[in-house]
Amino acid sequence: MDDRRSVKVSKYVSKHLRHQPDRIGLVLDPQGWVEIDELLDAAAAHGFALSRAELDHVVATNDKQRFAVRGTRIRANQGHTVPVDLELPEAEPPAYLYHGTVAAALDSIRVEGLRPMARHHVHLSPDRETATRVGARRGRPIVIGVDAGAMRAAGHVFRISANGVWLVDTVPPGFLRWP
Ligand code: HQG
Repeated sequence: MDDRRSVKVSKYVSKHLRHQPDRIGLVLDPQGWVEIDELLDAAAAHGFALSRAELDHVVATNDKQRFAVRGTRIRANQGHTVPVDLELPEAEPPAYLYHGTVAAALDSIRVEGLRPMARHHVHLSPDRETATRVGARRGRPIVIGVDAGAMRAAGHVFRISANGVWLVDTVPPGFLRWP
């Protein structure tokens, strides 16, 4: 399976496990899981034939480990816009986390802090390199530090997804550390 096909499958599966399951007639359970056979059948019925072997390959080799398989079911590890409760446990974050964004968002972020926008949580990265890659999806990346230790001391709840993304409801502006 070549890289282009892997990326295509990953994007297709992400889209339907995170954002638009109903577009292909899928119903996620409350924790975001769906039967793998149902996903493959729904994809095929909507013009995107993909084999179980291809799906397994993408789950195993995906650069960001975007998907989890448990038994006969699959879900996205994070990034949903449809309502799901991933039931992630609270976790103790490192002292500092990082958020990658672009210049156009900065004025608003200075005033409002970080907001989840369309997703369920603000996504934070454990290191600058990862945050740089996240920001670079939208343009020239700018990395903002987040004083996670101070936030936790102030009672903010942190969770970590199965693929190492830190999730928090909001980051008020006072906890941002500007470059
Ligand atoms: C910005 C990808 C204005 C925020 C990545 C970002 C990540 C604000 C955008 C994951 C704002 C939201 C998430 C405010 C935040 N005013 N703009 N107050 N607060 N923003 O895509 O963090 O490939 O929802 O800076 O790698 O970019 O999909 O969040 O630019 O892990 O697996 O609003 O998505 O992973 O964008 O990315 P997103 P994100 P996947």
